[in-house]
Amino acid sequence: MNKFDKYLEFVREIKPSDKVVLCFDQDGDGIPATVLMLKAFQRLKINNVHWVPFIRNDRMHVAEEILAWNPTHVIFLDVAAEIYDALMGKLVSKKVMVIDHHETHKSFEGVTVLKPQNIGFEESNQYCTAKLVYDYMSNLVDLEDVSWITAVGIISDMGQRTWTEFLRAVFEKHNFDMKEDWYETVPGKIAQIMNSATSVNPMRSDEAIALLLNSLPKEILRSPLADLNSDINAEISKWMKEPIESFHEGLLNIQVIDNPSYSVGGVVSNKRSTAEREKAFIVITVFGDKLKVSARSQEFKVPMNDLLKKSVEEFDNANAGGHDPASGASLPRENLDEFKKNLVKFFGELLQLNSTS
Ligand SMILES: [Mn+2]
Repeated sequence: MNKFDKYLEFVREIKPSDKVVLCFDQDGDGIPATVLMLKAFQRLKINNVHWVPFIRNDRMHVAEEILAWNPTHVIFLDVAAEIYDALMGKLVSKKVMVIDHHETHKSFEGVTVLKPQNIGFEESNQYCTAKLVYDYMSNLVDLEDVSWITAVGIISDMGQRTWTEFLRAVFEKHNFDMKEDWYETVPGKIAQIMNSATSVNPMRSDEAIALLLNSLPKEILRSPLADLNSDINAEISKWMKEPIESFHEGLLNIQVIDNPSYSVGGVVSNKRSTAEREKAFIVITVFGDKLKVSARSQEFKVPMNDLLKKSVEEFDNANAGGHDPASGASLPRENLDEFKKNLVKFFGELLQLNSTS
């Protein structure tokens, strides 16, 4: 008996004549999870397997793409699909499984849900989907020779702390050098490449999957996607060196990025805010006639979602949402100056509110 026993039936029942669709989250964990699943199915001689990228804000389109394959089985990877009733409702005639590590408290009739929380693992965010797929499918087929793909998912989802021993074994097996910075190791660099492929518009997820499926690690490091990654990194360092405007004794910082070659505002605000955790960083990216805003504050004295919501309220065709430490907004370019004034004003109000309450 092991913790995966009651989930093995789902895959064991799939026959070579069946058709499987994998629907995956397009990021550095979802892509390795998908490739591990594809490898496992190849080895199980189940060859009619297709993949469809998940798009959060266009779920009905995703349902159509899945159904267009006329599958018998659908497996969601790194997507909490069980929470989307309309999407699940479209798939009731299919056998559906969700393999994912986003903690939810919902189920959907007839859907098999494999989550860390269901197999007695508390810290869900640490048990990335790539590792979950690897551990699960290793009950059915040997995946040790491709364990490095699992390491890519772990590093991308920042699970190093929990899986240090596993990573050590993977590095030894595949002759990768250990480095102090995991992102500088071979799987860490591949994780960066996967994340670059999925951060551009249009996303290059298909290319990322094909690359991970068919190439050796050293080939991936010399691929066109690796070039894309270095271009993006160059763009990030360029904007990291640009000056920023500071307000409220340096607690509020605003940077405008004017028509960058790649959408790097989110990464820039992340990097700045992890370096100076007590400050807030608002990066406003100009894309033609639109503005895209990334707001970050690690130790949020001022909740970023409240700040952005208040600051865009008066504008047409504007919206804002997210969480206290990380939030986003979009609005028309013509509102840039007013928006910046609002940020300064409402930051002051919220700061005062939170220091007196
Ligand atoms: Mn994940």
